[in-house]
Amino acid sequence: MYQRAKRFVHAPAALIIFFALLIFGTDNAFAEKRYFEMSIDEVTIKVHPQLTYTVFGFNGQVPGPLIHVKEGDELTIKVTNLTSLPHTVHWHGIYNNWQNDGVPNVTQPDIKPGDSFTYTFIAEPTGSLWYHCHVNVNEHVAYRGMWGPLIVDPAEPAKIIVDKKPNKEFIMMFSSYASSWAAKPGFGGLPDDVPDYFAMNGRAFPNTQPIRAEAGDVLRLRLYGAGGETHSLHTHGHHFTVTHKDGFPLPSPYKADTIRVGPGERYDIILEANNPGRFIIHDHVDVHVTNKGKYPGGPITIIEYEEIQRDDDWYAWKDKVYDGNYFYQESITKGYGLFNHEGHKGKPVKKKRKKRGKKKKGAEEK
Ligand SMILES: [Cu+2]
Repeated sequence: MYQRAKRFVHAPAALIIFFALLIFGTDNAFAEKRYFEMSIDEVTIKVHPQLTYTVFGFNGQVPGPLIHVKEGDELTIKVTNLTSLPHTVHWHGIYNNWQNDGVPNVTQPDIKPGDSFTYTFIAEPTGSLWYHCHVNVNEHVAYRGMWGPLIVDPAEPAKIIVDKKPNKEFIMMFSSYASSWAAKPGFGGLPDDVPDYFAMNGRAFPNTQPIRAEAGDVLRLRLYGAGGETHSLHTHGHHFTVTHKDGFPLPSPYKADTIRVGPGERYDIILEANNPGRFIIHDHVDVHVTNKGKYPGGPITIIEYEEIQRDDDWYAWKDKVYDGNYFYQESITKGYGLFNHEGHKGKPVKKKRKKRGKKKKGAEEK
């Protein structure tokens, strides 16, 4: 009797849960399927007025496009190699199955020139993840700009984010260049190299860009050690709160004014814009704020408060042509998807091979 009564009570309860799930959904209702395509292109970028560098850019740019998705999204990403050397893509931080992990001769053959490879994976865990090539990383990742940000938004933001309510986000990826290898793709990344240009989103000061803010803004900066060197970011006039490491929310966020970002690492920091003025943010590894030995250079930006004029004739950036998406701060507000940025694009490299191709084509036509 008792058993039967229990079953009688449970059946409607199960029905209620079933319909509640249908109406309100589960965590999976947050997720979507997304398909993206990326090419890898051989281009030159202007790192600095005196340094043009040949890179293998995802969609022809450094950093590669911003991929912004939601926790649990099912991603399919087709990558086509239009360069003259092999590559792969590793999705750094993703809980991937091994066949999509992008390591040549371990999880797949490398993607040969002209070939494509399609990666499929679920976007988890959340946070500031990234993607990069895994072939000859000492050259392709260190110098040739083969990386980009992959931001996975959590279904439920961390408490510190809910509390601080950042209203502007900036992505900063650090790397360096050895100018001796600038025009020699396929070479470089050796122990005795001398990196002599240091960069934030692929460019060295003065080719970097300011962060424009207003008093009262709460800025979230996502810092990436994209290249082979350790950088030590220091903010003048402001401290910040370190909220995440490698995408994971810290159990105890902490305050600092300098943070060391090693190769592969990511830190999210929140900075409250409460001191109107012009304040430099720079790499505190002193040699990094030079370009070929000349100060100032490297990973330098300036917080320019909108309230403060920028026309002092001695101001280094008084005539700066402003790019308001240099840190993907516009793209990140545009919802989910893959976002290219014109300002990060390089110039296609003209290959001598093409001439041969033309001759051949002409010969066939005859
Ligand atoms: Cu590569």
